[in-house]
Amino acid sequence: MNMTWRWYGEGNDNITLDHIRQIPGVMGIVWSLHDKVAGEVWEMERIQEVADQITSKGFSTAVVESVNVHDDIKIGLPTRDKYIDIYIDTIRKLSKVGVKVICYNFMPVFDWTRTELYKELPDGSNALFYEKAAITNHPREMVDRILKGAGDFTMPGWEPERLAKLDELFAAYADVTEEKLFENLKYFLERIIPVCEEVDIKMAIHPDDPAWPIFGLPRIIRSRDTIRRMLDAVDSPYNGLTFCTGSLGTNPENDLPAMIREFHDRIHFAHIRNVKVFDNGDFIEVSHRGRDGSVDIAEVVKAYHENGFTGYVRPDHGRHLWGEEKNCRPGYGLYDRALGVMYLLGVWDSLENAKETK
Ligand SMILES: [Mn+2]
Repeated sequence: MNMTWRWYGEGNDNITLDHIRQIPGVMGIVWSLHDKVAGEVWEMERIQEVADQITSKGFSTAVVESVNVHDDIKIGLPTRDKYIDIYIDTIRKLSKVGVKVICYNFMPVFDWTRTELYKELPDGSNALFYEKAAITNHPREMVDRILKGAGDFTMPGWEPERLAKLDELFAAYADVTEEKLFENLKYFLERIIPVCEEVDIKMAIHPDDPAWPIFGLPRIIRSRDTIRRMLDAVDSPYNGLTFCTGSLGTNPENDLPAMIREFHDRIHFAHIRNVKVFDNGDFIEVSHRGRDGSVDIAEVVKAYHENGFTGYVRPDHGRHLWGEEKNCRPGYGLYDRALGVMYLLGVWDSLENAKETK
C-alpha cells in the first residue's frame, strides 16, 4: 500500500506540500494541471514545473488525477479522434516525469454529484451530502446550488464555463444510451492502451459517483458486473481501476471487499473513504472509521492486505473539521483526510505485524 495525498497545486490549494510532509506515511502526491479543461494540450514545461515542485519535497509524482476526457469522446462524435490524439500526447509527456497511473472517469456531463456541500453531522462537523429527493428533473438548479456553495474554489468536473452550456450538453448526450457510452469507452481504450503499454502508464477509471444513473444520463462503471465487462473489453493490465469505496459504497448491493478480492490485480489506485447510507437511499460522507458509516473500512484494507496490494492509495474525501470549511475545497480539508491516513495505516500496520508474528 503506497499512501498518497491529492494536492491541487501551488496557489490553488491552501494545504501546502510542507503541511503534507508532516502527515506520517504519505509517499506521493496525486496531482494534475487543474486549469486545463478536457481536450486541452498539456505543455511539457508546465508538467515539468509541477513535477519538480513535488519531487523537491521528496514526494513521488506517480499518480495523476485526472486527465479529463473530452465530451466528444464520450458522445462518440467524429471529432473524438482529434481529442484522443491530444490525450495520447499527454500520456507520453506524463511518462517522462515518472507518472505510472492516470485516474480518469467516463461520466457524462457531471463528475461526482451531491445535493449539499456542508451538511452538518451530529458531532458538529460537516460533509458532502446526497439527498435522493432533491435530485429533480432540473439539473440547472443543482448546478447553481453546488457552484454557489463552492465559493471561489474550482472543483474538477464542475467547470462553470462548461456547465453554462448545460442544455446543449444534455442535448448532445440525448442519444447516448448505456450501450453507446460503453462502446465509446471501448473505442477510447482500444486507442490509448497500446500507448500505455509502451510507456508503462496504467489507466485507472474512477467509478460513477453516486453508483446509479442520474438525470437520465447513463452510468456504466457502478457495480461488479459493469466493472468486469469494462476490464474484459480491453483485457490488458494497463486497463484498470481506481477503486473508490465512497462511490461504489453508495449502493449497499456492492460487496466491496469481495470486489477488491476479485479485481485486485487490476486496481491501480485505491480511493478509501466511508459513507453512511440511509434507508431511503440518501448518503453522507463520514469519518474513515468503519463503525461511523456503512463501509467496513477495516475489512476493505484487509482485502487489499491479503492480496499483497502494492498500488497507490489515498484517503479521498474527508469531513470539514474545526471550521476549516471556510478555507478549503469541499471534501478536501486537511484534518479529516490526515486522520483517514492514520486510520488506514493503523489497520495496515496491525495486519503486517500479525503476519510477522505468525
Ligand atoms: Mn473517489
